[in-house]
Amino acid sequence: MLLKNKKILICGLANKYSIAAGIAESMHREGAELAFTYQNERLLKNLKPIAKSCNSTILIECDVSDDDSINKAIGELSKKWENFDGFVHSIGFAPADQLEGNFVDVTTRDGFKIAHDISSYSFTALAKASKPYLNDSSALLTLTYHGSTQTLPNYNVMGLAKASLEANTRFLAASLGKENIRVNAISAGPIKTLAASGVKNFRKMLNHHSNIAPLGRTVTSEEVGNVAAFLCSDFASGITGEITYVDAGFNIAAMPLQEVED
Ligand code: NAD
Ligand code: 0WE
Repeated sequence: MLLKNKKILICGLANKYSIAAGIAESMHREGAELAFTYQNERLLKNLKPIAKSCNSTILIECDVSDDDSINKAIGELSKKWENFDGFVHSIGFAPADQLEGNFVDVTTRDGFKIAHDISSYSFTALAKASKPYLNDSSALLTLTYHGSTQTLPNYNVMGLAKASLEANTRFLAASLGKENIRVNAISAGPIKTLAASGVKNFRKMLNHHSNIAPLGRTVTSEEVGNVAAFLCSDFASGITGEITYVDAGFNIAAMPLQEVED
């Protein structure tokens, strides 16, 4: 039981395919008490059965593009939990038109602004709002992707936003270290979630990943969840400001030892 007596807020569970759903499952199994935020009413019906299976009754609306919504959500949470032990930020967004085509041609000022606001600033905003309620030994966690450091087709401005999110992780870690609050990120390999379902040629990406990765396959949300549970547990008490890859080794390989069949 890695997370016995830990109260953790999970932000960004849209449906059962969400990485946040794998994280919730692992954290529940490891004894954490969980609360959830959801982006809007429409997503609440998907969240309800998953929250129930985690014995959670704390479901709060929170649109991270809006400071009032964030402050209201954390205020509401503090009525149920006087204090808590961290949160998982599993949120990313860029307008769809930014994620298809040649980077220099499709990227706009507004697309850039939205991608960075929702995908990076919201992590700082949630930390700021939560700080008064966070216990000693709390842990904050976000989800990033390898497009922050290496290019690939169509990821475009999200790559810039993830680079910002990773720097955000380091600056938050430095800023909150004196309160003994740790801040980390998991860089997950590609997983077929709602956020990936609109992406052109995603299946081709998954195949490419399996071909390059030393483990010869993609990763699951459950594998990401297990590392998330570890990073938020006291077993990771010496780790902060770190980007941990959960990608079957893809990022360390320049060329596969052998080709894998499709
Ligand atoms: P998902 O669609 O299940 O989750 C994305 C979440 O972001 C949704 O719950 C959505 O409601 C939330 N969101 C978007 N805008 C929001 C807003 N304004 N306010 C509040 N919530 C908002 O997809 P996912 O793949 O589970 O994505 C979770 C995180 O994992 C993202 O940061 C994503 O970039 C990252 N990630 C995904 C992959 C992948 O291949 N799926 C790989 C690495 C990292
Ligand atoms: O971070 C992500 C998902 C990012 C994402 C996806 C969407 C699709 C729908 C952000 N915003 C939106 N907006 C939408 O309207 N991933 C790591 C998954 C992902 O997305 C890609 C990828 C990969 C991998 C987009 C293009 C290329 C590769």
